[in-house]
Amino acid sequence: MAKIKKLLVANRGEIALRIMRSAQEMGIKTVAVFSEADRQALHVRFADEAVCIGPPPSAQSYLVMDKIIAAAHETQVDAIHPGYGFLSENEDFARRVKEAGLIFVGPSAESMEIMGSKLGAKAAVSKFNVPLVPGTAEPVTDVSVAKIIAKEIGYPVLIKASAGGGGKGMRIVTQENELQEQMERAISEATSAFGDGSVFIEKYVSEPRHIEFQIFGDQHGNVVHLFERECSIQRRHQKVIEEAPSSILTPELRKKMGEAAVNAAKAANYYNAGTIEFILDEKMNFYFLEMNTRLQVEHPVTEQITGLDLVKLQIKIAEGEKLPFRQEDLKIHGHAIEVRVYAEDPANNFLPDIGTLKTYRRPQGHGIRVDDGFEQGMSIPFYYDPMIAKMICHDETRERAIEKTIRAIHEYEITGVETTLGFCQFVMHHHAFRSGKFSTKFVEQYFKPEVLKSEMTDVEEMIASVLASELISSATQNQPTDVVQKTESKWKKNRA
Ligand code: MV4
Repeated sequence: MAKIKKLLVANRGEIALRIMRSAQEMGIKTVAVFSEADRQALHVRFADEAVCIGPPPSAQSYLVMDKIIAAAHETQVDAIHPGYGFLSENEDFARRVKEAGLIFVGPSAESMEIMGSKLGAKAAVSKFNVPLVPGTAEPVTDVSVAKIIAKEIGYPVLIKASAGGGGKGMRIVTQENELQEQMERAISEATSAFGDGSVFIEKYVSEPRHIEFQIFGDQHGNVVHLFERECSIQRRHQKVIEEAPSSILTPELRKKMGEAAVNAAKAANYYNAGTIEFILDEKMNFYFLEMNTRLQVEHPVTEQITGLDLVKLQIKIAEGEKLPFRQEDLKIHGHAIEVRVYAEDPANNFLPDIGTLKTYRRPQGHGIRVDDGFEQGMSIPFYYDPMIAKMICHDETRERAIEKTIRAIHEYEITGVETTLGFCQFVMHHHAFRSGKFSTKFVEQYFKPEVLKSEMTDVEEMIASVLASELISSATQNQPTDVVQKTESKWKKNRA
């Protein structure tokens, strides 16, 4: 077993800090890398040592393997943690780290390669008893072949890029006469975005829930799951709110999906942290979509409900240790909700609104965790993801976690930039979210920017008025009338 004594974190922002904190607690020295835009950043100040790796654009700094590996040699670390984004899912990077004689805190390059292609992933897991969306197992290039397949599957179908991510190269086709045009578009989009034009066809699941399972494997063949995260509240493939556990899974379905997730990981001889993405249709059928071979942004909700530190676990696994627990030792404790605080304007199509954090005051109290990389007075650099913070609220039940989130958003003070906090408050008060009956279409179905743009000055007041009218109209059909009163009094309480 190779004990890690010094770790380089090939990332920036909140995740670099979060990783270094766990490393420090384990007695591991930390090395930060930073671009010229991040000289004053908190991850740089926190680290024991820091190396500048170039100009602000990530293509000239955080994405340059040579510079990161050179920094690792220069500071004589024995391991590199890639965080999320940047080089975290680049199998060449994992390979090069290993060839440089260093430990990559993550899965093997081989596992990353299998799961890096959606078709490769589907082929691998299909032999391991993991349900897949009906569709093709091979890339399709010929439109006439595609037409035969689509007819067999039944419309609507979805054309997907095998190399894709974030919904790029995805096209919904509702009838045969649209197939040719949409397929050509998907191929050209995939070719320009990924340099790989392979596309395949699946049955389109129209209003799915996005449920992902956290898995962990060691280098001795053991794999467990750490339950699921519900990530359906997203807009344009960007998650905004995540929670654990999902309010819709029964213990039986959780067990079945968890077993499928573990099998999917085993199909790629997977070790370290990974996430198995499923969609769930309205009949509660679940289907494997893809695997993310990294620690995810939303991992804290899993940490809150399991009591585990996933970064420490990643480091121990990378050192060669066995998983310190079996599946039957794991239990869900309460409920956790994460809201992502982006420097974006929800009233203006979520456009980035970078600038200086004139006021920045975090909420406090029992069960509240804020993972961020900023302090009051700092500017959000224009070069990177505009996420300011993740706020995670943990309590005994989902209802209490929602109430805590509402209170904490209310307490959060950010001025100088627009943020997604008001939008998250809207979601917390929305009856569809509160009842647990929502899908990936939530934002499209319920959120109108006008809600935040109106003449009223109090954001919560505006949302309340919209919600109240919605509730009144639905109350006549299926909502008990006291729901309206409860919601209204809650608004008053929050404004007090
Ligand atoms: C789907 C789907 C419906 N049917 N596949 C979006 C990005 C990529 N991870 C896969 N995605 C989807 N694949 C079939 N056959 C709907 C989505 C999808 C989605 C999935 C997860 C989370 C959010 C989403 C938002 C829109 C569409």
